[in-house]
Amino acid sequence: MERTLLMIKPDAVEKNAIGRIISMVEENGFRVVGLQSKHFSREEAERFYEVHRGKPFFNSLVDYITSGMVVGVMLEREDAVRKLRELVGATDPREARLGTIRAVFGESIERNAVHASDSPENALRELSFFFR
Ligand code: FUP
Repeated sequence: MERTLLMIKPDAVEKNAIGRIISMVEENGFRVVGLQSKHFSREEAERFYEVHRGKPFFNSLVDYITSGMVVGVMLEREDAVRKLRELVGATDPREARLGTIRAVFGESIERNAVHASDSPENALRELSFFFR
């Protein structure tokens, strides 16, 4: 069984959507096997998003992700990485398919409610920010 990370971002936490987002993943065949809230330091946020270092949106992204609490959700199901990316939807909520988490809860390309790992290798790396 494959595992992946769903991270609920500060905009979704602020609008009290944690429960509704977790319901959506549970209703779509995922099992929650770990749950951990945290507040990223700047250094951790820069490491979490290190593939984007140097891009024009990097500093703003780090400001945003360190602006409040986030929730790490460790999820398990068959083909978890790919299935979760489908359920999360496109990076820009305006382009996200109807019914996806970002279409429902995202506000903008930056404040897009959630993050989902994009490969099994990145899932392991990103899970380690929340779970030992
Ligand atoms: P995704 O895999 O859909 O989370 O998207 P990316 O890895 O391409 O981007 C990671 C995060 O960077 C996005 F969730 C939001 C932010 N971002 C911007 O703020 N502006 C952009 O133009 C692209 C990404």
